[in-house]
Amino acid sequence: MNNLKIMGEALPDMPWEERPAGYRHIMWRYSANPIIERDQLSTSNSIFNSAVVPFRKGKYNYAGVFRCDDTNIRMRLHVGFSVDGLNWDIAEEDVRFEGADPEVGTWVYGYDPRVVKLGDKYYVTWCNGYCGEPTIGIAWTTDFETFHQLENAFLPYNRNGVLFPRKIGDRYAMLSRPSDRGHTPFGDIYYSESPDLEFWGRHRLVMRPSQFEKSAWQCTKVGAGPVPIETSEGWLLIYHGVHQTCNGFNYSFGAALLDLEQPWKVLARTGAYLLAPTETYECMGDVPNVTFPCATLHDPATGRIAVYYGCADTVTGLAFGYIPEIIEFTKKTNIL
Ligand code: BMA
Repeated sequence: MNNLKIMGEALPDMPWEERPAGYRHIMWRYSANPIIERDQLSTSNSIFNSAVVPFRKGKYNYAGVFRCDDTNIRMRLHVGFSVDGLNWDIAEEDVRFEGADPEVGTWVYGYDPRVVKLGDKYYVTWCNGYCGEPTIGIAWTTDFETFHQLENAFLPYNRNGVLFPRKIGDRYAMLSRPSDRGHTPFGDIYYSESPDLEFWGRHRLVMRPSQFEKSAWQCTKVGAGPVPIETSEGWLLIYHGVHQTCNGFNYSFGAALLDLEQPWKVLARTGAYLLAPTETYECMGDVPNVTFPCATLHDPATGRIAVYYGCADTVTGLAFGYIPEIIEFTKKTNIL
């Protein structure tokens, strides 16, 4: 794909390790995984399903919002900073959001954050407890110190709200996965638009689970993962897919290409997974057999991508790949 164009900020020093010699898969794991252990904070039971972005501040080059469940097993969000994207200084105190109508701003719980740079602000979306039910919270920051909370995007029940990194047709755009109050035995990805990040509508279906016979790892539910990456071949969306085994849900991830101006139109979608739980730290933990991607860093010039993913709802791992190879693989194993 000689003419492939990848959008985004240059990140020549992003975390990176070459594919191990002879390794045949499209994505490979960082050799020192997991990069964040479960008990890195004095109060943490687990740190996983977390989001990072390039952000310069003092000695730091990256910032992130981390899902830290504490030892009461309360789901909390904490800010972290990193020099190299691998070693993270995560605040002991959890994030306090400011400015929302107390009706939605009263903290209940928060988990599975995503972070996107849109204009000169960084927006956090997360699964936000509203009256005890899951929906999508939104807040913005410019310094990763003060976070200004907006209205929840949707009615409960919803999870996996992921903003696009630019407006599409003059409107903000978000993917989400309507759900239920529990461990949701279904999951489709929807697209919604907003003129102001407060009122959301024009909802469109993007993707349903696959047919079992075609691609079983994603036949129970699918949900958007990291912020989509704009390329000349379409938006590259890494998404999680779930199937049910006799031991419960199993979470793997794959990729899809979405139309640039009408992202609810899927151009191609991987039949084979990019990464599935196979390592001990992905298969053993609070929830076994989960690889759950929430963020990427990428460098447009080299095509390198690093995927941050939660492992077994316990620790955080990193996997690497090349965007041109992932796009080629998506087309080659396309199930549409
Ligand atoms: C989903 C979310 C994720 C979690 C996954 C596997 O419904 O709760 O936070 O990683 O289940 O337990």
